[in-house]
Amino acid sequence: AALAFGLDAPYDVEYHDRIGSTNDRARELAEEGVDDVVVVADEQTGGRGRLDREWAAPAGGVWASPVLRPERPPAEVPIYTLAAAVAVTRAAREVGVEATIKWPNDVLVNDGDGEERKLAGILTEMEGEADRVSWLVLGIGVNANVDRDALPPGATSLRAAVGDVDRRRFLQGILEALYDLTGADADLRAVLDAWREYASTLGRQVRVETPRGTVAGRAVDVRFPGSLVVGTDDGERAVHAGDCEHVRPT
Ligand code: BT5
Repeated sequence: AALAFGLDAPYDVEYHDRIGSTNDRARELAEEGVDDVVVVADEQTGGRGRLDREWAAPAGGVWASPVLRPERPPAEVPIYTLAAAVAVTRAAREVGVEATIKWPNDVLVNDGDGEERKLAGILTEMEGEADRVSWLVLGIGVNANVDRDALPPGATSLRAAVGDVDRRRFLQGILEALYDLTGADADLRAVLDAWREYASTLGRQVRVETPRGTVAGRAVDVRFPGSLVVGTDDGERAVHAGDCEHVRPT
């Protein structure tokens, strides 16, 4: 399968023309103890977003789920999600798409009409003990060679922005960047610098829906392992998880 996909990357490739969800398959492989593998599909029939949301994954996208086994505590997993968003953004910029990151991990593109649309998302899943991750799956979904009509409102694609890309090269760029950022020799804190460089959230007014309520204010920074620091009327708050909305000045 790796040969069929022709990808020269720091992972073995298991390629599917069509699959339910690459994350489900990657989790299966992870449970079986398979290492250094990335599950890739042309099309997903049951793509998943966060919090049981649906992810549209028509043929022509880059739907990929690498399995990682970082020797790190589960508490640091958010930094891997940020790294995946950085890797996608870097690959997008290499093909001329000025993508930015909305905290924590939405990759957005300003389509030229002032609207920020979603180009890619990351779904991170893991299993681990208190002090050590046993496996980590970084589900990466990029709307690559896909018509915008095949996507939900608010989404865009590389095709819409710059035309079709070589998906193998694009995915290879993502995987290499991911490996640079998170491989055994990497300094995970450096991910934050790269993330800050690409972020569109910092300096903006945001509303973050967290499991413990809404936090509104100005996003001032991102902090290891991935929390967003928001300046609110009651002082700075570090938000660990949630859905972030960029609020337009009124
Ligand atoms: C995400 O969720 O952004 C994570 C998406 C991860 C997809 C990859 S593809 C490979 C791997 N296998 C999987 O099954 N999943 C991963 P979230 O932040 O919850 O955003 C989901 C929301 O984005 C949906 O509720 C829609 O509003 C919107 N959406 C759905 N499909 C989209 C698409 N293709 N492009 C942009 N937005 C989309």
